[in-house]
Amino acid sequence: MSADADSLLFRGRRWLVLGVLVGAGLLLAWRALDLQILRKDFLQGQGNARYLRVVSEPAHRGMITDRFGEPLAISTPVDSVWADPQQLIQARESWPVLASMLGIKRSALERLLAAKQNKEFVYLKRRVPPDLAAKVMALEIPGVALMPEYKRFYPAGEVTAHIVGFTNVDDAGQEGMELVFDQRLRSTPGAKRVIKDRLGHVVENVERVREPHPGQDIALSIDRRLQYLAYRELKAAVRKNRADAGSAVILDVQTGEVLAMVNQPAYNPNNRSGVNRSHLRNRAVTDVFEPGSTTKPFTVVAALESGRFTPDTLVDTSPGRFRVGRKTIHDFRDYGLIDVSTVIQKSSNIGASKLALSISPERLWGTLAGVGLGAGTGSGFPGESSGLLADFATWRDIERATVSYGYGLSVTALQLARAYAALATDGRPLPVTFLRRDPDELAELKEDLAAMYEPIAEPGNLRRVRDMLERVVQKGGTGTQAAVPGYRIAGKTGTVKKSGVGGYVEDSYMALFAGIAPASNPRLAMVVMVDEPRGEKYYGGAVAAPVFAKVMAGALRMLDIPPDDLQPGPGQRLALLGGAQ
Ligand code: 59J
Repeated sequence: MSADADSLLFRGRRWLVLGVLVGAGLLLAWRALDLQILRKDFLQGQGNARYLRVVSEPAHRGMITDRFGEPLAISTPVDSVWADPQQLIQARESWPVLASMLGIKRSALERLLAAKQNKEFVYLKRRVPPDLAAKVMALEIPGVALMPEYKRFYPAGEVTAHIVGFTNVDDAGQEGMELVFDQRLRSTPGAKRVIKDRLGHVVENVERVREPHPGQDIALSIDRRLQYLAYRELKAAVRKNRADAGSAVILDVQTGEVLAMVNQPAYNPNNRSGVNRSHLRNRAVTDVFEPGSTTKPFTVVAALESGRFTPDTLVDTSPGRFRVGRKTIHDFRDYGLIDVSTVIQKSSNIGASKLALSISPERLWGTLAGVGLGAGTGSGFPGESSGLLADFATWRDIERATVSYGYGLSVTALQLARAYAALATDGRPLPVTFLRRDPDELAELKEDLAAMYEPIAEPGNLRRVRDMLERVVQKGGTGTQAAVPGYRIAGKTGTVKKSGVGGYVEDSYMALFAGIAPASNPRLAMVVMVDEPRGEKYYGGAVAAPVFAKVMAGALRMLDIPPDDLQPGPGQRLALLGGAQ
């Protein structure tokens, strides 16, 4: 190639490069003009319309169920309406319709926005129904958006309210099991990066920053069927007897599980507005009362264990009055010379006192404390009372006597049920639980207890006292209305004068019934307490015993517990012997 041709080619390429460069420069200038000036508004709008945000991703709180997995507390997804105040403040024209749709006052909305004008988030209305949420979003008001949340719903309502409890608006447990197991039930929200549009709506999920973790479910020991039944019957009895309040507890005597626990008055946990605080109380664990005559079986256990009494030992209760120091103890009637069984069957205060005064105070105290009176039940329920059982060292004769028939000590309904469960089994009270108990854990627990505690009595004496308690429900006893056809029932009535300031109040009573079924092979213990019945009838045998009978009859049937009335009981045993001769 010649030098000329070479330079010609070189010059041509220079023009070409120059041309390309100039062209590119012009193109850039045009593009700049286009972006910066000609299409500025459109593009700026687009840029503002989409932005990247990290938002929280809620997870649901664990479910609370009954022992069969039936839901008692459940979290359902709902939406809360919130706003970015800085945007909503600009859209003043949409305030009236927004306020009216959400059911808030226009002035309240204005005040809210004014107060939060420098913030980027404010709740307008939490947990709205889905159709309302959709209507609000259809308004397309700038800065107004939805946030997914969960609302707690209690399917059994007031029937399980006192046990389950409730959460506050931030999903934190406030009462009952919701409070006790808050840590387990609680969820941990996740977080995700999203793209939102100008209205604050998520238009694209970009990535998950943190996994959401739902709370754990919890299965209670409660049997929803028994709970409903107990609730219905207690409520009816409190109303019928024009009483102030009431409680009922059913325990599985073999496991210590609470199968049912109900109180009156109750409340609806799904709508707590305007509820009287006193209705929130789970009285069966928080309130104490003097157990009166329902204590007598334990006095008799102590008496039999002393070796100085048998069920047939005679006790003189005449003339129906008995002086101890400067006080006089009364019976309902003069029962005369009666055996120990009849002390229970007729509920003689004098009989119980005489038994107590002939055994050591330490033995009586040991038996009462031994079945768990004066101590917590181990239920872990918030605000549980441990009752009161004074040390026997402080007892004078009058206290030894009154404690023997249930005055001068105080118990909760749950404690009393647990004591009867101990009487129904091996004389060693199990810790009570509101959770479904695992059989292996139960076996281990029983082993530990057997290693730690002596039973309060030998099995024979426990059976003898249960036999006496069967007579309470039979003809001639104070608790005939507690009878359940087909089953042998062991139980005790109590009619307790309530103590006020300065002593026991006339015409102010508590009606009690505590019992065990089936007596031949006990499975359930139940306590019914009706506080201040104001009707014609106020005796435990007339007010509490019928509730026991109705609920126990249903419970035994629902649990498929076979009838045992064909097994010879204490009433029939003599008759059978007589028939054979
Ligand atoms: C009673 C008491 C009060 C406290 C007495 C009930 C005493 C007592 C001082 C009179 C009603 C009444 C420490 S009675 O539960 O004996 O269940 O069906 O409140 O005795 O000394 O107008 N129960 N009840 N006593 N106090 N102090 C009987 C008995 C009981 C029955 C009926 C009638 C009392 C058979 C109770 C029942 O077993």
